[in-house]
Amino acid sequence: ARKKPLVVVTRRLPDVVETRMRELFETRLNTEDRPLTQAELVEAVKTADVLVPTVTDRIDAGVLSQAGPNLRLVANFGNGVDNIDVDTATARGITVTNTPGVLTEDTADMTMALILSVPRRLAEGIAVIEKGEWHGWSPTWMLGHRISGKRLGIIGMGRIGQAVARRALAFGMSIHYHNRRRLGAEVEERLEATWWESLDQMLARMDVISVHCPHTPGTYHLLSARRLKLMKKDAYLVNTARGEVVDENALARMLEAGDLAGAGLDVFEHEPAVNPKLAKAPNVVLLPHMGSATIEGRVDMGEKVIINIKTFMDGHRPPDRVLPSML
Ligand code: 8YV
Repeated sequence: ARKKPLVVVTRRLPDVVETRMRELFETRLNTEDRPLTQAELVEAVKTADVLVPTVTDRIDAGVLSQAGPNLRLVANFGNGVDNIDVDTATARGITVTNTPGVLTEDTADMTMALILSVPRRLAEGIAVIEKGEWHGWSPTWMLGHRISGKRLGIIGMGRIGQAVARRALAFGMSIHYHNRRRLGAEVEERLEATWWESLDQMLARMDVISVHCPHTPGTYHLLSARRLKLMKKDAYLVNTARGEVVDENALARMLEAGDLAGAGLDVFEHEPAVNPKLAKAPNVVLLPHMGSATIEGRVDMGEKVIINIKTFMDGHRPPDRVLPSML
């Protein structure tokens, strides 16, 4: 029989996933739930046939330059591949895969939760109860803003963006989107979605903006100070994609100054650090990167990783290969 590939996994994964990996591959699993140190990561790429990193591992050109001759596949446990230098990996003949599709619905659910929570002041309401500060109902107290009838502008209309559109449509919002490529007429019709070629123009007209594009060199600070200022003063920003897409300092300043109504953020520029100015800003709901955090989703992600590794090792093109041209 052919020698099993050595698969190095950087983080603890659900038990069922680790068990299946042990059956199929020679594995080196992390026994502690912490990211590998830089030295451990370098050691991993030196020895492994396959590396399974997560969002908390930076597989940059420096790390890849230390890769041993056996390393042929980086099978990311995650959808976003901004933690991996895909150009350098590809140039070195290392295949990169991700786990698209299986976290679409969970991430869209969390996005919808934020779209509802911020305008309806959920966090403030919870805090009132927790602090024992509820002194009785009042017709004018804790008033938020209505979601139905409002305009949702989606930046990045891929799988997750479209899943958010479906939900928001059911909540009575009108759907608008900005994307590099316009969707087909059939999809636009089904989602009742209006395409905006100009991001600037869309920003100026929306009640809620939700970010669903990947973080690439081209989308870094896509929502810059200038663009954030185009948004209406009574608009909300939601980000469950990547923190780097938004200029966090500019956002914090605007929230502080009341130039934006509120923000719901699941991702940050320097995770796990949360910009203290954001943490102090009024009308924010901040979550610690929980968008895809369901047991079912993590197991599905693990299965995707396994299928990608198996297919690759069988000499075929893995289903979720990421090419530089896709980014
Ligand atoms: C995960 C994510 O937390 O897949 C992504 O892009 O942001 C999340 O689902 C993470 O990527 C796991 O590596």
